[in-house]
Amino acid sequence: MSDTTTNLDRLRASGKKEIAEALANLEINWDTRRVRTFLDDAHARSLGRSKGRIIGITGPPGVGKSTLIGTLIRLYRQQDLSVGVVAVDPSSQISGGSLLGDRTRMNPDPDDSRIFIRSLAARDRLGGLSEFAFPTITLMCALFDRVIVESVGVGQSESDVAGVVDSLVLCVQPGSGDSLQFMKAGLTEIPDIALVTKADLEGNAEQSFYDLKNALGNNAARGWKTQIHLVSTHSGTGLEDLCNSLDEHAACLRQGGQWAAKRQLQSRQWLEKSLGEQFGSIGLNHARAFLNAENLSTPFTTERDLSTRFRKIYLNISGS
Ligand SMILES: Nc1nc2c(ncn2[C@@H]2O[C@H](COP(=O)(O)OP(=O)(O)OP(=O)(O)O)[C@@H](O)[C@H]2O)c(=O)[nH]1
Ligand SMILES: [Mg+2]
Repeated sequence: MSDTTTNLDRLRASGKKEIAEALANLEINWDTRRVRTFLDDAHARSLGRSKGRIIGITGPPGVGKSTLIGTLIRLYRQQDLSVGVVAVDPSSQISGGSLLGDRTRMNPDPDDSRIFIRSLAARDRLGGLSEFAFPTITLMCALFDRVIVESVGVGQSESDVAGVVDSLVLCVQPGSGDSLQFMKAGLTEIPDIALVTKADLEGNAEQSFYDLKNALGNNAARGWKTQIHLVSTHSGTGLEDLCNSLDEHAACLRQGGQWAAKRQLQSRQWLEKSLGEQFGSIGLNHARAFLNAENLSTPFTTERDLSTRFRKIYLNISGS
């Protein structure tokens, strides 16, 4: 067993302070071989854990994402599953973050050591994911049974979030025209589950439900038809349906062997994005020639090795 695997076991058994430090360390010492090897072990560990699942909850500001996550946390804790949350915060670069608001809405039990909430700055004001989203979520998936990612946006950041989760849940507000905007953005294939939130409110929840039904494609190619539910965290409507759909989607991914393929594709996408941003299309094409099943199983050291090599070739900079 490698040192880092032992460290992972230790971290899993440790407290919130140690986990927060490990996640901060990942960013501070990002370019070191030690951190990359540690993350590759976390990646292997997360693939080997049949319990570990990553769920994305996305939708416009105020639609009820954090409140819903709070409810999911309590439901999962009742099943004795540990829960890590990553809140992607587009305002954090400007205002220092709204995690306080999210945390209040999630209302986690402060004494429960098996709930952990981490805020992550977004790449931009549209809620796109930063380079640290994939490594942060990978590490958390090695530590927690459920990792839930909250991200804001309709039409901009969904595809980013889809690239780091197993199941993506889109939330729309009743009577808001969110589904229309979503359709216009051409993202109807992306969510695995779609919810009309706040179904307890008088008004247009049913209409929004039918709008969504019309908007969403049948993802038959993936062997999964997007499930749509009306939910309310206040009255409890639809929560059981949501949990059932999440379980069914996870089972569907595992049965078809799609789950490992999806995680491998996510590694590839993250690597290509990172190398493409650093070295442009020439670097990206060069990288594509190298990537194979073996080095995609260690995405974090592969990214470091390739960027060191490309820096020497393209930028004439020698690295360690
Ligand atoms: N009536 C009703 N209100 C709800 C429900 N769920 C959430 N809300 C309210 O909606 C408001 C926003 O909820 P949040 O959970 O903070 O929404 P959010 O999508 O996380 O918001 P941002 O993080 O700012 O994007 C709060 O005032 C909640 O109390 C619901 O099921 N019914
Ligand atoms: Mg929120």
